[in-house]
Amino acid sequence: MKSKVSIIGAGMTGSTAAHWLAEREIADLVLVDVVEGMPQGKALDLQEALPVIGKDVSVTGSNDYAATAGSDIIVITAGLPRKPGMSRDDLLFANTNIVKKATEATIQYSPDAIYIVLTNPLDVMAYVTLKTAGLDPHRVIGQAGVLDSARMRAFVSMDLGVSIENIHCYVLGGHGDNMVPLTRASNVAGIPLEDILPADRLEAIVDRTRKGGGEIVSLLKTGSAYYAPAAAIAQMVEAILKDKHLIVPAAAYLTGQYGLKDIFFGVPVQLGRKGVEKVYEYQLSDQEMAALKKSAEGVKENIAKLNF
Ligand code: TXD
Repeated sequence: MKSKVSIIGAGMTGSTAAHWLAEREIADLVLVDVVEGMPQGKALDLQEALPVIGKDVSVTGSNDYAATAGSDIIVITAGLPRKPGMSRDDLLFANTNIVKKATEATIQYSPDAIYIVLTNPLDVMAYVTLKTAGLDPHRVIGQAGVLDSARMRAFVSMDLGVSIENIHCYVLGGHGDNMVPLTRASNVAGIPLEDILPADRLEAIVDRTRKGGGEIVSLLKTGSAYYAPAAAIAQMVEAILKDKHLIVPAAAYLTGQYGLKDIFFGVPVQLGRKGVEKVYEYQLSDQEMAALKKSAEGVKENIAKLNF
């Protein structure tokens, strides 16, 4: 029997994730959105592409959460982008309601599902899903770190002209401007970045990584990045369905690791069929730890605004 993955929110990231996932041929896919006809249209279009690329999965679109029944994984991308005149808090509350609703509506049909949350503010929305569904924390993961680390890898590759396969980067912390690219742990074929790149070029890469989302937003003018975030979702889904025990940077619920409790935060997590199997702890320098704490403050402040 094929695995089943349902993606809530069939907008740019949701539908692109379906595209990357269909190419991997690892699960039947369901797209759900509130916009009538849109998830059905995108799903049919994608289904009609599969004969060309020779992949046998089913792709269904619906406005009804019943279509998600029996999912192994639920991916939540549903949400509003920030519009002119809207504060971050407006977005926080609007998306909390959407993510809450999506969680309530899906958990009843898929009581054993693992959740991957993408909606922003990411770390807080993963918390909303966890608390709304009342799940064991290993079943809820927020996607941010794979994307942020991939951006850093891309920038290192562009700077050095080295294959991305040789480049390993790890970005921890909250999904915001205070994220923490770990330059000591990141390396090119085992050589620490700090040894292979002059300080000024490394600093430029760190800065560009932190502002990576904003760079795409200002180029696109409307909307935000979707190819890379969606590819990150596909990698995480595959790691779970194939029980790969893959270690990726992702937002996990912390219970004291890195000195943090009761928040979702970007850390190295091992993903397998049960979801988060393990959270790894780096030996951080005082400076790195201080940067993580600063990033965590922002996430905590937003969580405190919600009454969970
Ligand atoms: O790395 C990351 N975590 C991020 C997160 C990377 C990229 C995008 N990031 C965030 O994901 C972004 O800030 C948004 O909060 C979400 C979705 O981004 P996307 O670019 O996919 O936005 P779209 O194209 O506007 O799609 C959102 C869809 C849209 O089709 C709405 O109609 C739908 O969500 N929507 C809903 N679907 C189902 N149920 C409800 N209630 C609902 N409300 C809106």
